[in-house]
Amino acid sequence: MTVRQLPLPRLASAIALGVGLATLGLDAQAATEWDMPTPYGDRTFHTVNIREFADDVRDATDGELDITVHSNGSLIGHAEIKNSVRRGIVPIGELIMSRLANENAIFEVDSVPYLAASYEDARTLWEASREVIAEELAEQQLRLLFAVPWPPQGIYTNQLVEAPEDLQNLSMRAYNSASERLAQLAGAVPTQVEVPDIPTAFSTGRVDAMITSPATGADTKAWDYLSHFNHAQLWLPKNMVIVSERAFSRLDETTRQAVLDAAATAEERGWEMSREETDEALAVLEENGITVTTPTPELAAKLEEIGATMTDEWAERAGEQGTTILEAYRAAKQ
Ligand code: PCA
Repeated sequence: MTVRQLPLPRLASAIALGVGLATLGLDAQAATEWDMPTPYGDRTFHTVNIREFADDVRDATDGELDITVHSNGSLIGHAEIKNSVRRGIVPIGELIMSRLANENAIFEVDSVPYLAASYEDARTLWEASREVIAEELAEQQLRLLFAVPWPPQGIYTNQLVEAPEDLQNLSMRAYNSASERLAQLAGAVPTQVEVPDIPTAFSTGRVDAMITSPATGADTKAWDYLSHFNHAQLWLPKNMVIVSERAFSRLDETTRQAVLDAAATAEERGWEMSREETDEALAVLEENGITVTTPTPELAAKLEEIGATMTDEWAERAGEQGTTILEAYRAAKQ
């Protein structure tokens, strides 16, 4: 209904209300409230970092933009977060980038075994891939705000893994297509399980091993179900925060800049938190009785062979955009 169609008494009260708000200086300035779904729990450093990001935005805008973080998939499940932002159901959200590999392999460049398995290389790879990834998201009216890596991925089991054969036939919990493919190539049987469902998956015997970081092992109390962690440092997958371009463009210029500044700060802080988390979480695992090992030469050789296969498979799927990323990455490494 337009103003002209309002019945007279309501038109009068609408005008009175408008005048009242204008007098208070609230007319165009009502604070914007954003709900932000994230997939991981409150203990996770990514969630801690995102809550700080929300605080920074609130502070910098004097409360004009108020972001409420809904962690642990409580508002929207991980699988739906990206599409919910795209459809405008929520303005902003977090997800693991490699979850979008089914749309385009470039989103999974950070989950190729041994392509970039240290923080330094992961950073170089991120710099080499950021633009291509941001452009791909922009085509869907999504703006990439920042991305932060998980600590390096390894393998949790219930027994010491020395030979490649020790991984065969394990029911291995995976979380993206790369972890699934690695499990497959190692002769294990992969099953996708979201982090909030890990404890149940182990207690019901659906899985008996998992690929993840020291951080997620510590957050989910891996010692309740598992005894060994092989710190194989396979890759460092990233979580990213995306915002709908429509919601972003509705903010005024100052608020937009505050969001971008807080995002840049969150990215720096997040990378630092991730590094620190690696050693802290490894210590927590050991304190709780998990035996932490590194691959034997035999296992390392097998994992590297799997990495080479997966690099070829990835390059094939990622096509020209993939070549652009790999060339930029290799040039920057020299
Ligand atoms: N934790 C998340 C993604 C990678 C990680 O370290 C998970 O296990 O699902």
